Amino acid sequence: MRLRHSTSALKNLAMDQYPASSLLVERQGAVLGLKLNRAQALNSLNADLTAALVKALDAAARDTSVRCVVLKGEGRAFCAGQDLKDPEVANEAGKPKDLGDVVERHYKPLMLRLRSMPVPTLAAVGGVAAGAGASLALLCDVVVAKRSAVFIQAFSSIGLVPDSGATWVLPRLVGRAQALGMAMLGDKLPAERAEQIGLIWKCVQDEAFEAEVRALAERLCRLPTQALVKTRTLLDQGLTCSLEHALNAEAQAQREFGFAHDFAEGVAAFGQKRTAHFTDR
Ligand code: T3D
Repeated sequence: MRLRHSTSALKNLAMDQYPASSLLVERQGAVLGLKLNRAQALNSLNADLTAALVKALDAAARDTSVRCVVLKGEGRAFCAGQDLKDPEVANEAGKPKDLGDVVERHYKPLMLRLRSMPVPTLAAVGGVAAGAGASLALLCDVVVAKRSAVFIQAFSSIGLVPDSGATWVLPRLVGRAQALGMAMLGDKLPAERAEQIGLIWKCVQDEAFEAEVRALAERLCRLPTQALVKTRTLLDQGLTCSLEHALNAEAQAQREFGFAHDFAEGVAAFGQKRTAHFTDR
């Protein structure tokens, strides 16, 4: 992992924490950008890269000056999923590898870490997002994609089932019919269609993509971080709990946030007809 745009706010992200250069860490104000940097292999994931991602997300979670994490890819892809040429998974000389072990050691910690970040996460999908690469994007809170980008559930074409959280997130986002169609057929799903069916938040013209990502990330930074993160948790829980449980959880959250600085600031800003300055983290 390599650091770019080093600033004083990056002091918690010391260089020696990051052994590999397959991940670029970029800092712009309160936005932390994590750029997959294996363009020659379409940013496919190997053990080094997944470990670097977990480490960078851990560091960002601890750094209270970070208010939004953006995941993106170098070059023409977001991420092509597992590196199928990596010796850890490649079936060499008729000796199959234990892929369950790979999923448990690399993908499970990464996806759990991502989904439990204490700040909003934004996936900037500038090209193909396939297999675990699609899961990496879809487990972010907000997904914005270039119009030319595609999403592929690339598992069935290599004899596998969707993984890295895809079986959990796909039906939640698009329902069983679309999830099964995508997962079984493994077609390229254009970003525009992905937006139409609710797989992603937004598809934008290629020329407008960078500016849109920057604007969205900065906007997320200005919003009340703790309330956003709790919103993620409540919505995820709401899919499987009773109405009564959801109402109780909402009441508990409002009880907590009602005493917090951000609520006082939000109401004061409303009364004074000014923009709120949220700082809780
Ligand atoms: O542990 C486990 O294995 C279980 C966990 C699995 C999780 C998964 O993610 S399984 C799914 C793995 N991903 C895939 O099956 C996708 C494979 N890639 C593709 O189908 C295509 O490359 C794309 C549709 C993504 C893009 O096609 P295209 O035509 O734009 O590019 P390309 O020519 O196929 O690829 C460009 C280069 O990237 C090429 O290398 P080369 O020939 O120039 O040296 C290609 O081999 C490399 N590349 C693309 N995807 C991967 C990859 N190298 C390694 N692993 C990849 N996944």
